[in-house]
Amino acid sequence: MRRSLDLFLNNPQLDATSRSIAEKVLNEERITFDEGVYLYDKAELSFVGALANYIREKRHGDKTYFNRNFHLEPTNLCIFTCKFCSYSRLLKQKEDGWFLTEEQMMDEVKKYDDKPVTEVHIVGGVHPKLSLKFFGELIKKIKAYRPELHIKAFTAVEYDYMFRKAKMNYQEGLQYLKECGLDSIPGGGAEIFDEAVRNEICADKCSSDQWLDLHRTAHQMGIPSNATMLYGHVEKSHHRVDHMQRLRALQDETKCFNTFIPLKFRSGNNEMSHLGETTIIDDLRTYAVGRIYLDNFAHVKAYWPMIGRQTAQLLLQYGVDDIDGTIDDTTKIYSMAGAEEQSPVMSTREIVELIKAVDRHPIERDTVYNEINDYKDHVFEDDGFIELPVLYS
Ligand code: V47
Ligand code: SF4
Repeated sequence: MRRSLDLFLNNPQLDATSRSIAEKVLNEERITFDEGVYLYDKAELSFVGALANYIREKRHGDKTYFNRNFHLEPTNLCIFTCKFCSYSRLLKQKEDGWFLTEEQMMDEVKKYDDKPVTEVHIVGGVHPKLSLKFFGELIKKIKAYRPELHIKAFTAVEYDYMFRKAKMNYQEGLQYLKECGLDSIPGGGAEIFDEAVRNEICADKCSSDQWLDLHRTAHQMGIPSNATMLYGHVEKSHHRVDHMQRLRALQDETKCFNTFIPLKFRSGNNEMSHLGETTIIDDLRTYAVGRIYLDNFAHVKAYWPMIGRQTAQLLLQYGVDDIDGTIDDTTKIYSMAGAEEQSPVMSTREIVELIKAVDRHPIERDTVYNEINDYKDHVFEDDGFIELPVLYS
C-alpha cells in the first residue's frame, strides 16, 4: 500500500511542499486550502495519485463498491437555464420534452418487479406543475408497492423550488417527505459553490448557501446525502478547492455525506459546448485531490456513465472506491451531453469484470454502503449479460 508512496518519499528530489503534504497524510492530518491548490497546480500527477491511492487502500483495501439501482426521471422540462445542461428543455420547447404521470412512473417502477435492485434514484427538471404534494404521493406509492426499495430523490435545487411553492421551510418540507418514505438525497445541483462562477454558469437556481443549508437540514434530520462537484468548465483550481473546503466544513458539522462525486463537464449540446472538455489527466488529478482533501468523506465515487468506463477503471488507482452502478435505461442526462460513447449498457457481470481487471475487489452495496454481495470469487453461471441489463445514459 505504501510502496508507491515510499518511492516518492525516498526520492531526495521530491519538493518540500509535496513532502510536507505526504507527511500530513501519513499522520492523518488535514491539508490546507493552499496545499490543495498546490496539488492541482504544481505537484506531479504520479505523486498526487500515489497519495490518493494510499488513502483509498488504507480505508478500503481493494474493495470497490457498486450499486444496483434504476433512475426515474419525472420530466426534462425545467424552468432553470443552467448553461451546462444538455438535458433540460425550457417549458416553451415542449416538442422534445417529456412529463410522466404518476401512473407512468409507477409503471416504470413495476418494470423492476423481478430485478434485484435496491435503490430508485429520482431526479429531473424543475417543473412548476410537479408540486411537493405530487412527489409526496409518488414516494408513498413507491414505498407501499416495494417497501424495501431505498428512495434517493431530488436535488437541493428541486427541493428549494418545491418547498418555496408549498410555503414550507426546508425542515418542514423534508419532514413531510421523510414521513412519505424519502430515504436519502443525491448530490446534484452543487456545481461549483464559488458565487461568481455559479453566477456565470447557473445564475437562476438555488445559491450555494441554500444548497449547503438544505443538506445540513437533511443531515440534522437523519437523512443522508451525497455531494457532487461539476468541474472542467470555466472554474479554476482554487474554485474546486473552495468547493471541497465548504463540503469538508459541513461534513465536520454533520458527518452525514455518504460520498463525494466529481462530475466532469461534458460538452455536447449545451450552451457551454464551445469550452470543450478537460483532459483525462485533469480527471485523474481532480478525483485524487478530492480523495486527499476530503479526509472526512468515507467514499469517492466515479459515475461511469458520464466519465466513461476506462477512465472509471483508471480512477480506481486515483482515490476512487465506488463505481456507480448498474443503472436502468431510462436516464438521459449525460447521453444528451455526449458522455459514454460505448454502449451505455453494463450488466452486473461487466461491471464486476471491469473492477477485477484492475485487481480490485467488487462488492455490491446498498445506498448507505452496507455490503450486499461479494463478487471476489463469484462465478457467473450463465453468460451474465442478462442478469440485470442496465443502461445508462
Ligand atoms: O447537478 C448536468 C450534472 C447533475 C451536465 O448522488 C452535468 O448518487 C456534466 O448529481 N456535464 C445531476 N454534468 C446528476 C447528479 C448525480 C448523478 C449520479 C449519481 C448521483 C448521486 C448524483 O448532473 C447536475 C449537474 O452537475 N450535469 N449537465 C453536463 N453537461
Ligand atoms: Fe434544470 Fe437541473 Fe438542467 Fe439546471 S441542471 S437546467 S436545474 S435540469
